[in-house]
Amino acid sequence: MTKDTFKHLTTEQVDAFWRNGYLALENFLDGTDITTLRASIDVLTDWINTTEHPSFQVEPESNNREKTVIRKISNIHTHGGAPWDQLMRRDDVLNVMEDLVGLPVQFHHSKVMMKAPYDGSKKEWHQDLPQGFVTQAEANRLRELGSDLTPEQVPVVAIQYYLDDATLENGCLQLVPGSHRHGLFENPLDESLIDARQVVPAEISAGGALLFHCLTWHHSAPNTSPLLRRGPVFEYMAPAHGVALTQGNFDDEWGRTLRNGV
Ligand SMILES: O=C(O)CCC(=O)C(=O)O
Repeated sequence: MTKDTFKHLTTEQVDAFWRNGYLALENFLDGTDITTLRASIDVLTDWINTTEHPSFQVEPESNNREKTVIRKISNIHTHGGAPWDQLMRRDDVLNVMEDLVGLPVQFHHSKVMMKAPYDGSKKEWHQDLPQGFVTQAEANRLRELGSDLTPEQVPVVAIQYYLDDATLENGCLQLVPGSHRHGLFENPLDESLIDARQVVPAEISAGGALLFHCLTWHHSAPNTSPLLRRGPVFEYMAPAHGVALTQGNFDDEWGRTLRNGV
């Protein structure tokens, strides 16, 4: 499916997303998108080498003595300018989100997760919801609900785009199918919860995308390869049911309606 032909998810894809808590889409971005977004990240990383900003996170244990190695750029929709603003609002992206969360589709936040060759560090097993999506008090209340907290109550969905082939070696995302139906846990997740036999690596070629729910258990391993892995993430939401989502530290685009119900 290319940008031109991609319209909406099929019923089977929507069902698979709600059953597994994630869904891979091959060929979501085309070659021009990839080139444009990569070039924008190159400009930003050059700039970040000479700038300190709370949105830029460096690799804590980098072996590189020549330049700053970037791990994460928060709020790429703001720092990256036009190509990222356009990506945030693209019709095919909003179609997918409408298919999954319904209307109105609202913006949640964005970032780029980078895994530098040999340097990119792991991301612990976690769920996105406790990462400032709700207050601590609300998280405590939701944890008490156990698996009575259903994913449908919190329609917050991430889409991670792959600007490079994502493989086990360069630290692709790994997920546990169905884990979004177990309720809310403390981050990082206790590794004893993870049954290695159930873990699915999302090895996705450049141009593909991965959709995942904010309760789905996921992590990524260190990059042990010579190949860079750039994975911008945009999250979207629709109004939650019985769960109080909060803006917290997210910027002013949080909650902006990008597609309305009428
Ligand atoms: O890209 C990665 O390595 C981790 C991304 C992630 O875990 C997230 O966006 O929640």
